[in-house]
Amino acid sequence: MQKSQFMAGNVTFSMIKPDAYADGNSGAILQMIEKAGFKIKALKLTQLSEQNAGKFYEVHRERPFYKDLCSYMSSGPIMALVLEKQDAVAAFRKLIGATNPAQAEEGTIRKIFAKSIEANAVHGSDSDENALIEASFFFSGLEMF
Ligand code: IDP
Ligand code: MG
Repeated sequence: MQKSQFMAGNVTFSMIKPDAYADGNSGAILQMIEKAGFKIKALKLTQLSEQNAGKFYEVHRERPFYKDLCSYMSSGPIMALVLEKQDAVAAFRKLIGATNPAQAEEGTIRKIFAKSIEANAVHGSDSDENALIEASFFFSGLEMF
């Protein structure tokens, strides 16, 4: 697979999580993402099995919230997104705000839409390397990047 743009830091991976999708907030969230200058390069409406949620969040398997997180993330449809912008990973983490919405800055996606530290509306990759791994979890044919 060709990794040039992922490695150059222009691409991140996101999910609109089950709470935000179920509440009908996907459109408003996509609009905030586009208004912030991200280009949607891939988008899929899908649902994780509990087992696949477990694989996606493997890095957290020793954390006390892991089982709940896998159950929540497989509880309903999600939207998987590949997003492009300069310095995408950091720019997107800024747009979504802190993991805990109580600590998220005003105007961030999580501040506006998250219900709790767990049901926090959106996912954003934390590194270029993980952006590629996470995007590959949902999409094949990433040669386009
Ligand atoms: P991030 O999504 O901001 O990168 P991570 O620490 O990677 O945060 O955690 C992954 C996800 O696990 C969070 O987005 C949230 O849904 C859930 N989570 C994180 N910390 C807690 C917690 O303390 N209690 C319950 N769920 C949590
Ligand atoms: Mg994370």
